[in-house]
Amino acid sequence: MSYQVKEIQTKPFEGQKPGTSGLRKRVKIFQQEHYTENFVQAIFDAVDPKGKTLVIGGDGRYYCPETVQTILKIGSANGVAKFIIGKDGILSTPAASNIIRKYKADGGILLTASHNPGGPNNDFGIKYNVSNGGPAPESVTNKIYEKTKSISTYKVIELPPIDLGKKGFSTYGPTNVEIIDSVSDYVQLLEDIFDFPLIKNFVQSRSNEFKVLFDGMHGVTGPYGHAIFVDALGLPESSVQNAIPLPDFGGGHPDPNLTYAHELVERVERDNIQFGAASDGDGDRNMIYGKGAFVTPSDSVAIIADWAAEAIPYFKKGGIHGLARSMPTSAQIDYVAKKKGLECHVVPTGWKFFGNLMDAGRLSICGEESFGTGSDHIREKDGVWAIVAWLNILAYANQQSPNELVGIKQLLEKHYAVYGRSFFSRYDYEEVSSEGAQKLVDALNEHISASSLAKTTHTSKSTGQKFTVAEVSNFDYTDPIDHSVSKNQGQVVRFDDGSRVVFRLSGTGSQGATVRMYVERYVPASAGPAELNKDTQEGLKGLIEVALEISKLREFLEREKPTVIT
Ligand code: VG1
Ligand code: CO
Repeated sequence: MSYQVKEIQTKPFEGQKPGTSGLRKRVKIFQQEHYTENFVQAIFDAVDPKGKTLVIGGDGRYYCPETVQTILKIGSANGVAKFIIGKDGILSTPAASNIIRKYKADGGILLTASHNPGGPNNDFGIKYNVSNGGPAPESVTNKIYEKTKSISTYKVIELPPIDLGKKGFSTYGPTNVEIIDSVSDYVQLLEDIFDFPLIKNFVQSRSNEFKVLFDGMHGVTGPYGHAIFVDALGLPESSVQNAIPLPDFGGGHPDPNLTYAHELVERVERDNIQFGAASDGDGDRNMIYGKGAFVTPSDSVAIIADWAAEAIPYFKKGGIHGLARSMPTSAQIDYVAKKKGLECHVVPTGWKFFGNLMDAGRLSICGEESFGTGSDHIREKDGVWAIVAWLNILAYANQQSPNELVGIKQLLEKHYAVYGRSFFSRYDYEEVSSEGAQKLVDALNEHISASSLAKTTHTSKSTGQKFTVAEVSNFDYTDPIDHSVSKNQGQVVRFDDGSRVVFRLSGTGSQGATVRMYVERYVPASAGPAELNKDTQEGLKGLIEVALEISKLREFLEREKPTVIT
């Protein structure tokens, strides 16, 4: 078919700066004339796509199909050699990372706003990933942002849209197009990593006492979950719920935490389910929740790191080369690293900061407190991977102790008895005024420069606990591999007893400002089970009171209570 490259005149839009994980805005903003086109052209202006192979995949949310066609038009006009696209434009974020690596593509464009709600009145997002399969580093996202500020034209080739529902090869103008199955490569990947026969044997032989429930939250992972839990592990259909992806996620908030995944939590409790798990809109987050036992993400990554070399074939074979966490994540994994003599890196928030360490062979397993867990099998966090990792570990632990049922609760208690426990919780204040958030940040910065909080002691009114501030600081990070520096990644108040409170502004919201407060208190193993196995909010009560008081957060944000507690 003949084709013609057209140049369309445009003007820059303000605010096309990628945040923690891509550009996220309301759908209505992306739908403005030239808005999406500008950002896509800016990507191609920043990373020359001539002769390159790029992957396209989205989480199926509203506006994904249209945007795939936009990328085809602009990408072909900019000289992309080949696009590999998930069927119907769908790939979970971890599946897209895998496809980029497996098919040796030069990068990819992911269409997702992750756990943010979808639909015509909610959020959409575009994220660029590089050839290692991971999110573009700040050097690239800054370049894209610079291009959005000076853009004056974009190029298109106008041809009839490609049928995204038909697998196989075709062309769009000068560009080759391959539409692939969205699920099969990913299932293959997990089967190569985990001990599927062991898991299958365990879940089937103990099916009366160990029920499994996976909740796709109407996000992208439904078909992946079905293929793994029902088809590969032979669990009943009733062990997956909300497994049909919907463009508006059924009107819900596809974020797997105790607030938004309440449907899972309720069914787990009602039906006596030993193992429940959920994943977010684009499939990179996970929550592990069994009857009466919630696993904080900080504990989850520590426990996976603790058992992996013994229980999971991928690590048994390849070994573990270092661990890592994002700065606000609790130090639970540090204790595991210390005992095992492994490096443990602390990076800023956002998965992009793990990539260099993985590529350098210095990082195998890592996590973020925000329900993100993963490993160097790909370069994104991976919700279904984490869920199957837990099943693999439980199957192995039960093989070791055949006379008792080792469930999530038992595994947690065993872990705390060895390592002690870092109680951890995050308070989110969503869509507060930007001025209030700035005042909070400014006040903390003043404390940092004047050292005015150091050595002051604060008493909790309800528990009587005393906390003395050791230091207040800003977290800056220098990447150990490429030495790039990222400044102001959160303000940290450290106390004498090792407790800590972190304040950070979210970089993924699409409206106003979101303030996150992260609270952590360590209790050593010697404290005994009564202290170690307390409820999280109970264990942190005094510290939270003190944190709110010294930061004056409630006054600055004019909010009595957080929007979400995790
Ligand atoms: C949040 C989380 C962060 C995570 C990011 C993307 O960022 O805190 O840990 O990497 O979301 O997750 P922020 O800047 O809002 O705190 V996902 O599942 O939205 O790609
Ligand atoms: Co996500």
